[in-house]
Amino acid sequence: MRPMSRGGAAGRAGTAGTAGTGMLVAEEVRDALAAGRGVVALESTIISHGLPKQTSAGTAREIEAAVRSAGAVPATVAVVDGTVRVGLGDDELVRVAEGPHVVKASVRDLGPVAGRRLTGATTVAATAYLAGRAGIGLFATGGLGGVHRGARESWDESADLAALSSTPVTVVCAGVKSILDTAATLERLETLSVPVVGYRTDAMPGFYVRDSGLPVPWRVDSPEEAAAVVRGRDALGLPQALVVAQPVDPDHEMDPDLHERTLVDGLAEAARRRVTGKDVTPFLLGWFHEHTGGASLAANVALALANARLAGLVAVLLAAGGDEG
Ligand code: PSU
Ligand code: MN
Repeated sequence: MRPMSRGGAAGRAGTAGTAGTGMLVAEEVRDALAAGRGVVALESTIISHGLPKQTSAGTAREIEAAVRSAGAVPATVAVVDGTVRVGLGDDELVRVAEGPHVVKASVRDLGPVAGRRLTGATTVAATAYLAGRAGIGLFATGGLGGVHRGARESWDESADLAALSSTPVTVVCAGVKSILDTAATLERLETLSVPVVGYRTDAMPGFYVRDSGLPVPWRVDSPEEAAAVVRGRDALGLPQALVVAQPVDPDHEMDPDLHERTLVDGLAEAARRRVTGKDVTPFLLGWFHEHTGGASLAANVALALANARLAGLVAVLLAAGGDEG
């Protein structure tokens, strides 16, 4: 259904060749795609910049294991020494998670990071783009970027939105990060014709919290229903991404009052320190991890694992339906 080229077929020894696509697809991923098995792409900024370094490599492995537990093959996306990688070996996973010079790479950064042979972790935007290019239709993440609070003054809107408007992948997430202006983000997604489907909910999930207080336009209640929506979208050749928003499970949700207090303080501190541009999101996520006694971290890890598993289940269904590729 997708017009994108596969990752290429040259080379062996654990990784497939770049074959003019500018990227190296891990052999396991390439074989799974060729065999029509379910594959789930995973973003890497969540592990390099969204989680504390001490635990992020372990969490990255757990996220991959969650995809496998659903019967699909994980493909963590990153740039290693200038080469885009779709599917990482364990030492690369550790480097991207814990390494000292890992650039947060959105779409605009891919050229410079590749050209200068740097190592970068890909955002939702960059992962969506690269997954699509590799022929992977599904990807899992924590929370989407979006319109920041105060965007009226700062013009800070994540490049994730632009990428989602032009990349036909399905993104399983826990909504947009609650540090953002969720209402404005939903309006922008509507304008950009990006469908948002609540997974077993009518409320837009708020990342650390289950309910952002805003409705989602559509709802599905099973992986099968989600797969049917993906097929419906694909059959029409729609160029936009599909967002499946699954709320964090109730046991790991942050207390909404603690969440609100932490957010108000974090935003004030970000303004005081004049944090801008691509540093805003990592700063606020780090602030939460430092000031909530582990509650935000527990929520973040739980929702990332749940999203990886759900994406895996949907990927397997789509592969079985023979309507992929
Ligand atoms: N979700 C998380 N942790 C993160 C991010 C998302 O749970 O660190 C990252 C994603 O990579 C997302 C990026 O694409 O933050 C958005 O950054 P910005 O607002 O600068 O576009
Ligand atoms: Mn921004």
